[in-house]
Amino acid sequence: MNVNYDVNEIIKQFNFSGSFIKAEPYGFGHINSTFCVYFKNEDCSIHRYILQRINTNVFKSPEDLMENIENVTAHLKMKIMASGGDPNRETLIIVTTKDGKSFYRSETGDCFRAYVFIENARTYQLAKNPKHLYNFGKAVGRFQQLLSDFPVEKLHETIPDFHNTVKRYETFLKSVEKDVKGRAIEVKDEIKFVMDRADDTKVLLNLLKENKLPLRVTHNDTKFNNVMIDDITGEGICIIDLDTVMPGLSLYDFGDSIRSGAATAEEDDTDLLKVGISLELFEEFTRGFIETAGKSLTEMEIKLLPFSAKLLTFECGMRFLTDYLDGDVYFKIHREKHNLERARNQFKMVADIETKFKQMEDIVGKVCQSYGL
Ligand code: ADP
Ligand code: GN1
Ligand code: MG
Repeated sequence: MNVNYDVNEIIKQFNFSGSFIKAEPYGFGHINSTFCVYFKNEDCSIHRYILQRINTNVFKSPEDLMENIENVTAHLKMKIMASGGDPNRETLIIVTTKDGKSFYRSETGDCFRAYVFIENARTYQLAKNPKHLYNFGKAVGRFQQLLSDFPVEKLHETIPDFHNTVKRYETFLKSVEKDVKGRAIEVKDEIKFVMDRADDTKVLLNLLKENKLPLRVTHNDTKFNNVMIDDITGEGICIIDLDTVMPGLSLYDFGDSIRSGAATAEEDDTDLLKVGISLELFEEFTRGFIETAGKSLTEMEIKLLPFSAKLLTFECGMRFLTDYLDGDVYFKIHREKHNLERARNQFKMVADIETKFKQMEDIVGKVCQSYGL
């Protein structure tokens, strides 16, 4: 664990049961710092928790963030129980602090929260088989269904304008202009790639303004490694990483799922020949998603599913490139130029989506027809 804080002291603040054994860095998230914490029971068996240091550079108000998560998980728990599911595995369970709070703020100002570890399930960086994508699609559609009656006025906007692609584009242009690290010269082609697609950034927001797309409660970060896949059944049992649950478009969740789940290579693979969209995985996800959410989608939403995959991949690439220009201040990086490599990868995927766009539209049509939509 990071040297700024003492893990033993932090662990003492939570209502963990058993005796502490060890804490190890865990997972591949780009934002928070995640640790797996091991505890021993009296009978010597071991159980685990997830401990996270909340990135307060990204989430400015941990109070609001955790209030959202408390409310969202309580709602999910109620709905899961009503449908005969297992709330202990199908949604996150917050472990409170000794003084009954949902997070702990240390003397150094670092904020931590803890969850019960969901056992016998795991996350993947890339799908291992097409069924993963079908199950992922079902899980994302179900998540939206479960939250469709969540009282939206209770939600704080944890990151304002998170998927506002017009604002993201303006921010990108400012970063190009400021060029604080003198990197713009090196990424001229990538800058042009973004500028050539500036019009795409307006499409969904204009339709939203014209009331042609409904605002819903959405996850907004449906990366494939934010779904826990059951080790035995292969089902997407739990959508995790609830930090960005906010009002949004259903298309944001569909698009980001395709970006991350239907990709033929990991998001930072530098072998661009390998990077693209798998139409087979796209179809599988679409099938699962339509199966669980299809009936509540509007015609306009369905029509825009392929476009959302392109837009969300583009948005992510643009964010990586912006961060590279800004000097890598937002996403965690593990090597020099990591953000640039990620941006190039995402743009290759955008280009691949563009060439396969008609096939993607045909797949959506075929899947919808098979569900009578
Ligand atoms: P980040 O916001 O940094 O992406 P996540 O909340 O997604 O952090 O957690 C990072 C990783 O930790 C996940 O991809 C998953 O593998 C693991 N993880 C998170 N919460 C749990 C949990 N409750 N049970 C088991 N594993 C978890
Ligand atoms: C971040 O936290 P993580 O790793 O699940 C980011 C997403 C990006 C994603 C790209 C709060 O997700 O928006 O799409 O990286 N989360 C935040 O991999 O910015
Ligand atoms: Mg995550």
